[in-house]
Amino acid sequence: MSQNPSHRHAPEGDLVLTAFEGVVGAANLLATVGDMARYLVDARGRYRGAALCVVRPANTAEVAATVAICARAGIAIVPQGGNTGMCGGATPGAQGRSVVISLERMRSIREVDPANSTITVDAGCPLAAVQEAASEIGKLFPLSLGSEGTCQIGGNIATNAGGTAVLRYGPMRDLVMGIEAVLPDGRIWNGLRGLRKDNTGYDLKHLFIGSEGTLGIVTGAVLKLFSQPAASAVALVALPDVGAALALLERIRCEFGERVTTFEVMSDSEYQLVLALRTELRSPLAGQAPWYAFIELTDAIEALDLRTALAETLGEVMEAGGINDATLAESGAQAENIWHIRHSVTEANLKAGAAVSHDTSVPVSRVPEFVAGVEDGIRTRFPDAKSYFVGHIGDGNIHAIAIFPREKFLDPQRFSEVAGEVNALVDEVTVSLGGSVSAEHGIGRSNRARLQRHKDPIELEFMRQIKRVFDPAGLMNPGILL
Ligand code: FAD
Ligand code: 2HG
Ligand code: ZN
Repeated sequence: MSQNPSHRHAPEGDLVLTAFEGVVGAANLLATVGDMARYLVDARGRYRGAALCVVRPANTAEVAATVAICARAGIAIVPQGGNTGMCGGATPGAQGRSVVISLERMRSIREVDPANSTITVDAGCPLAAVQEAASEIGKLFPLSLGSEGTCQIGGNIATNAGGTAVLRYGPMRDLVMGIEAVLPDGRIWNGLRGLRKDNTGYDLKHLFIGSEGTLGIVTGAVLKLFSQPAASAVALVALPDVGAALALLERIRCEFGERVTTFEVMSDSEYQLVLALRTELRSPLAGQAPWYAFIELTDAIEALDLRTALAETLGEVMEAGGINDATLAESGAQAENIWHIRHSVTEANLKAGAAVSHDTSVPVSRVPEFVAGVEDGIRTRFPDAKSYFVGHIGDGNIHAIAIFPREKFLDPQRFSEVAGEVNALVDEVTVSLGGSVSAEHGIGRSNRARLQRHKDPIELEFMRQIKRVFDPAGLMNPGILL
């Protein structure tokens, strides 16, 4: 067992480490500062924590044995997937008394059932591996995020992840049919049912979806598969304003119905930031515009030439003055370039300065008011910052990002105070439009105070009661969500 050189554990701590080693073996028990480092900081480097150790179980039985040791010793547990979360939910607190349980070794595809259109996987499977396994049998697992190479199915379930295909297929909640989870006392709940109909009372899996590691550890899942599209069309559209995106969405929906898989928007500020920071990407449009829409239509059969039909519609809208310009991808490589631009925002924002990001949803029809309210507020109340917007307008989910020059906030305490003030401004606009302060990223560590402020007190009371039912000792991911 490797010991932390800068920190001697109490004798009872040593006993616990020995017990973990007995479950996962010395190679999968990490206890030195160096070995643990990458598990103790979040994807954007905003949260740093400490832990007694990191345990890397290989299967559900090892997760259960590890959790049972924690339960007996009263040690807190932080479940960790791909560690790409946006809210610090997979980073332990600073006290160093918890154990991080990483699912990264649990990557098996357990079963593919083409006739049932389901796939059963370990929770540590990266999302991209599940997409690939589905595609190998001619099916589609539609969840799609910029982090899909790294994030895991367990993390997608725990955060109820969204992404770019929610418009057509829904968020993770709509894609999960069954769950296996290790409960905080070490018991294994086997809810791996691949049933489209199961009307036998409360549906526990829905409590685990979006629970952010606070009720137990998801170790396996049965996921829904769909038909692979046989035809698709990808377009990038230049727009005069964000309202034009809504009008275009409405028109395209009327004409293409269910085939509208993705409809995303980006402000020009964000678009230029991405192009400046990722110089290998090229804008496929001739000039600049205030806003852009990223559109994908797909169809399971090739009955309609989607590309030609979309080009015709965009041509008509352009003639009527509804859009400035548009380009359709003519090859897979061109489509990929368009999606690369869309998926590079997080990296670009991180490099651009001290960024305060938001994950707001409002009724789709009110997105323009949200953008105007936030833009105005940032301009007048935070003149040092510039505002950027990107998001899933088809779901009413817009990420508003205020970026300050990094040199203004060398002191992290000062940055967190100002970030709180920017959050308050964005929340004020959000609440006035009947929106939510977290659409798809979750609450984690960053948004707890905002949840307390904005969630209905009755819902909060029931959430606390549910937490106590599953986890009376409060050992699962303390300090997260509630
Ligand atoms: P982690 O970050 O490891 O954990 C997230 C939370 O889930 C933590 O609270 C953790 O304790 C809990 N958890 C993890 N695994 C388990 C488990 N097995 N059982 C119980 N609890 C668990 N999110 C979106 O919704 N839409 C996007 O479009 C999107 N784009 C992104 C783009 C980039 C470039 C990046 C870096 C992130 C993006 N995200 C997006 C955020 C993130 O990828 C998702 O929240 C993802 O679902 C997190 O999965 P993960 O495996 O990395 O979870
Ligand atoms: C996206 O939509 C992600 O690209 C991340 O949800 C947004 O980095 C962000 O603020
Ligand atoms: Zn998003």
